[in-house]
Formats: sequence, structure tokens, C-alpha cells
Amino acid sequence: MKEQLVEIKQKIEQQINQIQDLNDLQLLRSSALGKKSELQGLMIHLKDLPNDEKPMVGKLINETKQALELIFDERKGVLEEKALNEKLEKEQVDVTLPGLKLVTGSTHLLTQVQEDIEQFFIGLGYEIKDGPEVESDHYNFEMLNLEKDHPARAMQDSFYIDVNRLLRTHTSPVQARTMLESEGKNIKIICPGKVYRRDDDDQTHSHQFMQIEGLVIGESVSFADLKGTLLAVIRHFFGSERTIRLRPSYFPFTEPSVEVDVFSEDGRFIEVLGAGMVHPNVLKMGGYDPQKVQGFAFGIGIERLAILKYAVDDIRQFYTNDVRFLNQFKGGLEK
Ligand code: 2NL
Repeated sequence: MKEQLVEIKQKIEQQINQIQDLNDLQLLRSSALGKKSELQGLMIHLKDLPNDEKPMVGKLINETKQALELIFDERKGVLEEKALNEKLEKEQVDVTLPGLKLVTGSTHLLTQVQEDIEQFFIGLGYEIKDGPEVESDHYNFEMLNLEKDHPARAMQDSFYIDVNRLLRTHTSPVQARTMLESEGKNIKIICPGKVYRRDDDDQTHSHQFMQIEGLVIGESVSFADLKGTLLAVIRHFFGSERTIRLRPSYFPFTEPSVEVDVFSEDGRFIEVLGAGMVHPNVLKMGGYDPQKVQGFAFGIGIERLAILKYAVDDIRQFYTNDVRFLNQFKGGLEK
């Protein structure tokens, strides 16, 4: 019996040492020590032994079992450590490797300039208005005192969709619509947006560009108010020391009309926008009595502002989406 136990123990020990996998070890443990095992079989046969041998043999079987339990536990410990080491090896992370760069987008320079100017005028109590980019001849030209035979209305200068409709050539139609909606009440608005002219694109021309127009109407709106407003927006955008110069000009929708130059650092005057007092005909068509109210209006080219402030050498840079250009303005407008 004793030899039999030693033999069983050796056999199982050998099997344990060959096992490489924790699951297999658990299976072997059940078959070697469980209810249907050889050892358990010997336990059952105890009852057939003479009484004086029973305690000794029983003790021997139990000792063998305990010894094997220990060997199983030891092997389990070894295999668990091996599994952990393999897992650590496989999931190794080199924290010194460079990370993946997160590519983020940013606001387009033209949008930054637009929002900057918008915020300035919001601070002065203006409302922001927008309207359709496909306009009727009526709102785009007629309401702005451009007669039927005015050269600006020529087919070759605008994108016509049919005889009556075209892509707006300025944001003025938004202002004309606002005048009609306002039914004679005071107005203080700016209208930013895309506008279209039939031009061949080159360094300084784009068939699509952006404008911000402004319109103020009220009983005591004067040319001095216009001048003060323009000086304030120029100083906001180009710096508080800037001076401006107003030159007489002509627009069909304003009288008198001016062109505004900003004094540049190298002593030259650079044209930045057009403006004037709203023409009596435009007031009348918009439902206002020119004997009772006055208005001023201005039109600013957004590209022009950005080109002057950031020395952009080609207007097409705004529309060709070269990220090397766009990324230069990722940080927002510097003040
Ligand atoms: C320019 C000149 C200007 C206006 C736009 C305007 C609008 C209404 C009535 C009167 Cl509804 N005027 N707009 C006035 C003067 C000049 O734009 O050179 N823009 C880039």
C-alpha cells in the first residue's frame, strides 16, 4: 500500500510538472484528488482492511493528498507568475515614444475679422442682420438708387440666375429690406456676408468676397456721427493711434459720399472703405421722409482689412485653403 501511494504520488507529480497552462492544472487537480480519483478509490477500500491497519493507512493516504495539494499550489504559483510576466511583456508601453499629434481646426481669418468687427459694433448697440445671397434686381439695385441703365447693372458685371435674379453684389439689399421692415423706425445695423461680382480672379480680385455694411437712420444722425464711428472702428482694428482721412467720392446710394484712407506706418494713406450720408431717394424708397430723418451708411471689405493688417499678398489665399496659410492665424487675432 505504501509503495502504491508513493507510485501514485510520483506519477501525479510528474504530470503536474509537465503542465504549462493554469486551466489544464485545474483539470488535473480534479482528476487526481477529486471524488473519482485513484486516491479517493483507496480511501473507499480502507473499510476492507483489518481494523488495526486502518488508522495508519488512512493517515498515509491523507498525507499523500496533502503533499500533492502543496505541489499543485506551488505549480499554480509558478504558472500564474509566468502568465503575468507574459501579459506584462505583451502589453508593454513605451512611455517615452512621441505621442500622436492631435490635429485641430480653427476659425478662418476672414471669420475672425468679421467677428471682431461684429463685436465692436455690438458694443455700440448695433444689431447684426443677414439676408439672402440670391437677390432680386429690385433689392440689389433699384432700392439703392441704381437706375435701370446704370453700368453696374450690366449683365457682364454680375452673376445673373435669370432676368430678375442675381447673386447679390453687396450686402446693401439686406439693409434695404430692413428699412422696409422697420416702417419708419430708427435703424442701427450691420450686415456682414458674402457678395459676388463677375471678375476674373487674380492677386487683388475675387469673384466672391466678404463685406460688412452698416446703416444708421434717425432724426439727428449727422455726418459727424459717421466720421466718429469710422474713426472708432479703424482705431479698434488697426490700433488706437491711427488717424484717417476722408476723401470726397461718389456712390449712387449716398450723398455726400466719401472714401476713407487709413494713415499707414510708412506715412502713406491707404484706402479701406467707402461711406456716406444715405441718399434721399434711398430713404424715400425705404419708407423714410428725408425731410425728417437722416442716415449714414458704410461698406467695408473684410478681405481688404485682413490683407492690410496681416500683409497678405494674394486675395486668393483666403479661398484656396492652403493650411500653411490658414495655420498662421490659428491663435486668433492679436491685439
Ligand atoms: C465700398 C462702399 C458703401 C454703402 C456702401 C449703403 C447701403 C444703403 C444705403 C446707403 Cl441701404 N448706402 N451702403 C454706402 C456707402 C459705401 O460701400 O466701397 N464698399 C467696399
